[in-house]
Amino acid sequence: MSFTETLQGLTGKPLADCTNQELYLALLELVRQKSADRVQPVTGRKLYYISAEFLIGKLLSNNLINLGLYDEARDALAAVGKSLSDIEEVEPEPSLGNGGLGRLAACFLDSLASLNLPGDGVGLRYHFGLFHQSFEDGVQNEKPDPWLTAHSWAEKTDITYPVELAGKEYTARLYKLAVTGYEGRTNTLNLFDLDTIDESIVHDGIAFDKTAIDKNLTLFLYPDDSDEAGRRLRVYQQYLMVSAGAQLILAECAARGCDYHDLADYAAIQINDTHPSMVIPELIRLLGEKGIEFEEAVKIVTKTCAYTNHTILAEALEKWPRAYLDAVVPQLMPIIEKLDALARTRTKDESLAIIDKDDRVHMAHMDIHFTHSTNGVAALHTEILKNSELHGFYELYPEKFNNKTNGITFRRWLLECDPRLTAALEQHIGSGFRKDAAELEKLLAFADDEAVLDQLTAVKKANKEALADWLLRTQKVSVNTDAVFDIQSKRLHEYKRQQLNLLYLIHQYYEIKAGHLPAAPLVSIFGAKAAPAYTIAKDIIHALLTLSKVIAADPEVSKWLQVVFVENYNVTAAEKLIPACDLSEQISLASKEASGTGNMKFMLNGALTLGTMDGANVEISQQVGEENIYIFGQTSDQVIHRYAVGDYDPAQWVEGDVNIRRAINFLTGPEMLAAGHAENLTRLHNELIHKDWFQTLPDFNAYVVRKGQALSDYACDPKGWRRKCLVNIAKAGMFSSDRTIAEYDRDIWHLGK
Ligand code: TH1
Repeated sequence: MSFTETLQGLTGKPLADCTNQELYLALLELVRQKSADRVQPVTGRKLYYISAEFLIGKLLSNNLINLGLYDEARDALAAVGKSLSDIEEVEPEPSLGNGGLGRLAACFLDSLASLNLPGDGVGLRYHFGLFHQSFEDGVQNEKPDPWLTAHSWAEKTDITYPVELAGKEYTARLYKLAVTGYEGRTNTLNLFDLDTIDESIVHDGIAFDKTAIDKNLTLFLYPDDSDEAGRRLRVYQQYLMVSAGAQLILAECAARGCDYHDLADYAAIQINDTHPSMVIPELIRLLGEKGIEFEEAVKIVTKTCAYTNHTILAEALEKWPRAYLDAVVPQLMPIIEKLDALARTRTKDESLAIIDKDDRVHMAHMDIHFTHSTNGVAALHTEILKNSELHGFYELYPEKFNNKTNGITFRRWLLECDPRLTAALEQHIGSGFRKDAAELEKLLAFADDEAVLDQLTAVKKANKEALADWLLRTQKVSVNTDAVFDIQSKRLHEYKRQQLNLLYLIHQYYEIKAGHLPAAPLVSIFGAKAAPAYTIAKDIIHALLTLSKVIAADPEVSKWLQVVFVENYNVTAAEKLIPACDLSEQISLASKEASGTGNMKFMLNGALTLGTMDGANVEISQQVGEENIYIFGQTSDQVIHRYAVGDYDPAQWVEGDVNIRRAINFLTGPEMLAAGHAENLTRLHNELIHKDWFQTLPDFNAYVVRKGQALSDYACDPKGWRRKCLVNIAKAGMFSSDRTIAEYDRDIWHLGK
């Protein structure tokens, strides 16, 4: 049967007569059937990747590619005048993650299935993903972001588990979402939910009644935790996930013949940051119910579980007040107390305890004591964990610490999002890189080949045109595709320093006004959501939106400079932005970005990085060589030292540097106040002058110089620029999540054995 006939069999009528919705549903069903054919029996150890976030993004194209059906589907639709990209627009994006941590989990699932490794995800079936962002009057507005339609990828099962929360029993229901690898096997993303959730209690944007757990528990990914009820809800969510997850793991292992004493021969559990940490005491509790003594259960769990740390930011390292846990999970507290006592027999160092003197429970500490592996997510980050943040733990358990530099799946972040580049690459280096990312290095042979460089430039130009069309259609802005496309897209956070980029843009505004024209026109594109309760982050968005207006209204400046803030940045938007980027902004304060993964996506798509020596930027720089990347700013050692000395005073930098002073004062100058809100702009101004906790000002001048160099290279040395782009693509292979997963498997999981 031809592809068209198969699809027609599912729609029940000629394809030409189908709506996009009908075609979408037929393709979804087809993918479902084909994925089911690739389910394989599990032998030996199987991975359970537990994570509060799986930022999977739209799945149709990804699944078609992985099943080898993409070209056929595209052609069959084209034959009746339809396009796959129109059909894709019907699919809602499941935004079940905040950013990098959730997207990493999704990339890992793709790589596990593609490498034919048995590895499932365990998480929650949030009814609304991360909020939908819009800008109203220059301010971020949050609305619920529904993704669960009548037909969804996640299928309801009959499997349920009882979960006790605050002394009351709830029923967790399992939903299964098929994860099909590229020419690989089909694994499962297991998502838990309650049947009693009531979406109608959401009102006024994303506010809802936080008391009725049975109605609200899985409504949202990370409900606003700025108040006590919100934080409690997060503990409820975490326990629902780990308790149902632990029961699932034990049931599956028992079904395969495990007698629980040898759990570690059947299961490897990866704890994705501290959100799932309660799986440790929960497993010990459940093993206790099966008759296994505490000491033995601790050994089993330690052998089975491993922990990944994704950040050194203090506010993200979860410490729950004991009172919360007493209230929500009283059944776990006696176990956590015993774990704390046991940990105290191993070290006298109070700072390594699980329960501190203020009665707070340190989730990361429990993870490190009672799992067999703690890993960081980039070389620099792991070194910082070992040498400073977790130094005491490293001294106690040196053998547990290891690095696993993050990666991204090239199926989504090259084959799917950049078909033009993929085709160009195939023409010159064959298609081996589809399976083995290291083969991208073959491209180096063409580093001085004018025809190939021309072709890469043409691909980039076409991608910029496509982005321009999309921006016009969805955001109603038009951009000059001859300009440098400079993109900073990631969560809005002060440590990522969108405010540094903001100050640069203001600086350029003044320079252009003074007749000091840049080497090339610049389109500066932002995409970022700010946590609803993160005031300064929202002020930074406001300042950028206001600056965008001020510049657009100034014909002198707008010839050279344009600021575009894309609404509702998500995976779908990222897939449009990344292939069109010339310059990738990775400008976090050194030591603060554990890895970053956007940096890898931009590099793979032929953008050059403007960045600090932070996270995986360090490894990108090692891969491409310093002549193929624009590095600036303080090193992590300098930053850590400045924090240790504690004498950083932004006011001195403002006083001592006219350019810094001029840029900061512009925030509350007449142009900005006329176009924006005094309250937001003044608050940001004060924050920068009096706190600047992420040391924007000391890096300002170096940033201006380096960015100027990049623009001048782009304009004045196009040949050199294009060669650098080629080297970046060629050297991206090490950032494939296939490499990352192979390392986790080799060092930590030993799957299928
Ligand atoms: C991110 C890190 O900030 C980023 O550097 C890294 O590349 C990514 O994880 C994947 O490893 C994190 N996201 C979160 C989200 C929450 C808490 C901690 C982190 S760390 C909610």
